[in-house]
Amino acid sequence: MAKARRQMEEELKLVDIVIELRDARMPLASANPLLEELARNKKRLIILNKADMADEEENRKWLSFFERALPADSVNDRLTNRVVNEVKDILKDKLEKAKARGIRKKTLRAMVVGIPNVGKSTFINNIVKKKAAKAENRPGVTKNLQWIRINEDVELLDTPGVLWPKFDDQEKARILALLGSINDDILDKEALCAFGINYIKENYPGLLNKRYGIDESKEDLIKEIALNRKWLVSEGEPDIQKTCEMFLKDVRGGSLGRITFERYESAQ
Ligand SMILES: Nc1nc2c(ncn2[C@@H]2O[C@H](COP(=O)(O)OP(=O)(O)OP(=O)(O)O)[C@@H](O)[C@H]2O)c(=O)[nH]1
Ligand SMILES: [Mg+2]
Repeated sequence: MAKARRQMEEELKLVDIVIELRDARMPLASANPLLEELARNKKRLIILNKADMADEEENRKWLSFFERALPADSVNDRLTNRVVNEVKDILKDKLEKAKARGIRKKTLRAMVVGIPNVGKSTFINNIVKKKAAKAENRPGVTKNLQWIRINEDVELLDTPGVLWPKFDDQEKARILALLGSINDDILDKEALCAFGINYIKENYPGLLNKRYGIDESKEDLIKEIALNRKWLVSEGEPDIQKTCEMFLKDVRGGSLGRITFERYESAQ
């Protein structure tokens, strides 16, 4: 942990801007408080990644919440120009200063950071338009830092910085676990499932019915899903564990539809 932190501190010194990936389905829970500390004085661009899996209306609201943020579907969008233009705009003072000092071409340096599985490698591959070199492998990073040229103005550190989310906040931990960003072993799977089902029922009425054909007004919806699928452990006894596992897989894979698990209003 201390080593990773030192390494990131060193890397941060080399860049003009941090591109912080967050998960659009949980724009606050997918942040990392350490970054606030380490990159306090750095310019920052937030990418609300996996925006294609999040609620479009919530996406719009969350984008207005952050000073500088872009939505992204790193699998399907063409992100290069949008990201490069935003980076140049954020750093326009720096570019102007360089110009005033007679530097004709100032190359801006950026690094991508984010919690595990938020899409860092996919995002980097997208904006550099190829498979970035050894995105997972970081041997002796300080000696072997590789820069990938995005275009003539911007280059990117080839290895993304991995930051663990902080889950001292119960609510955030539940959302992170629900979306598979932290190990759900630390939480009761059935409780996690119940939380997810209730959230969807409250905020996206109709989605559970559409996916599972259940009556959403019933008391125990996990049980309803199990009975509907005829998943039983014994005569008349629903297989809750199997049902929960399927539900979690569906939520993580976006099979229920576009859902945002943190409401913009609750952050106001
Ligand atoms: N739908 C959707 N899926 C995405 C998006 N970005 C990444 N993914 C998927 O999310 C998963 C994780 O993506 P990675 O790029 O490996 O994430 P990472 O942050 O590099 O993960 P670690 O290296 O494990 O920390 C993969 O299955 C990607 O295909 C996106 O914008 N939309
Ligand atoms: Mg990766």
